[in-house]
Amino acid sequence: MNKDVNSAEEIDPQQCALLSEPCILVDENDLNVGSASKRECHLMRGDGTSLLHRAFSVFLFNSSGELLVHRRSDAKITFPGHYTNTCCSHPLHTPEETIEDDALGVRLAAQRRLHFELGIPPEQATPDELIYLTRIHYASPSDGMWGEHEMDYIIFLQKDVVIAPNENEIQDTRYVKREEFQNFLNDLKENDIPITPWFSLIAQNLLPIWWENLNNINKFKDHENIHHM
Ligand code: DMA
Ligand code: MN
Repeated sequence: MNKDVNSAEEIDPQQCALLSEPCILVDENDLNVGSASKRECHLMRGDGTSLLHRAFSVFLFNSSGELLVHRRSDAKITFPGHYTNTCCSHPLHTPEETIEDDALGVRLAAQRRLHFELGIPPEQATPDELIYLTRIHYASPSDGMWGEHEMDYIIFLQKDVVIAPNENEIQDTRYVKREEFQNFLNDLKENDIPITPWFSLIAQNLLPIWWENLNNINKFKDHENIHHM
């Protein structure tokens, strides 16, 4: 499922370079407790756990309420070729992206990655427009060398944007209608195309109610509680 970083020819050099990005280590209450590289954060330890770090998941909808999803490139080290939500990544351990007031650091990171992964011009997805809903704490260990263990900030945006996907990150994009979402997931399953564990978790639990209430999404803002899943 994930790649073995020791088999050198398999690892994409651009993705490999990104493994040295500094991520933000947090505790179960999302308190910033330090910094560790992307590589360190995603390596499974002998006890079957990995380091808890801060992340975000963007769900972008167009004005018709269709969700933009994408298929990860085959170059990704974790979950290559998996379908997933609009954009996922990590705020970095920098002075800007660790700002916690109104989750500004995470919203800046989301703007940065929407540009990097999907080519969305930064002025089309500004921190002011990005709605931080809530946080999900989940772990997705693996029996291989890589896993996820994240404090995932959920970010919504409904807007028609221009996209120009980065091929090193993304191999396919599509907009999915709410009424067709279940069929979309069933089709992937029938064709043996996997989806990422966090997208699967969110799609089964929280996404349906949020999507139904897209016009009134602010009522689901919860900056107090963390959903431990
Ligand atoms: C990490 O996503 C974030 C979540 C919510 C799983 P990713 O593996 O796509 O990170 P990056 O794009 O930085 O490689
Ligand atoms: Mn992660």
